[in-house]
Amino acid sequence: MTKSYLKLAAAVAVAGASPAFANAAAPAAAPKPAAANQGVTRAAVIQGRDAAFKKIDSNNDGNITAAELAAADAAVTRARMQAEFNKLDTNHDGQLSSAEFLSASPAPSALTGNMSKTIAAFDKNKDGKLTADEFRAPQLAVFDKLDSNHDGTVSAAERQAAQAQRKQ
Ligand SMILES: [Ca+2]
Ligand SMILES: [Ca+2]
Ligand SMILES: [Ca+2]
Repeated sequence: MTKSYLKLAAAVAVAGASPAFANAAAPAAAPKPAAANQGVTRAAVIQGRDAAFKKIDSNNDGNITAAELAAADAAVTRARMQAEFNKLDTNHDGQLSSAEFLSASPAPSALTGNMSKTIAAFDKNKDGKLTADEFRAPQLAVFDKLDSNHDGTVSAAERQAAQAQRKQ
């Protein structure tokens, strides 16, 4: 029992290199089923990124540091693990407490080194921090690639075309 919990914990921890960063979500690249038939506008992508940016930029100075990203990541990972634990702990036998399970999730300080790498990948001016622009850039690059007729909206058809291409 204990073993499988820990295995799961490790898997959850390792799965996303940076859940907070990825979670900020490319609506164009990973559409929610409900929006599957609607187009996604460039403005919506920017709006989504900016909202995510604000959440991660905990001191509101307009820059995301590795420490801020690590803290956001740890929070996302903990929330995910809590959800997994709640799902699994159906018999409430107290074999492994929620606290013990969660303690397997990485502490922000342990993540900061990795986050520096994540940030470096998008840090255009190499100051070790991400501005809202730098944070948006990777998602917008995906968006612009998908928006093949450049009308500022990734339509369902454009998305399907991209998916079909990926399968080939
Ligand atoms: Ca900040
Ligand atoms: Ca920067
Ligand atoms: Ca388009």
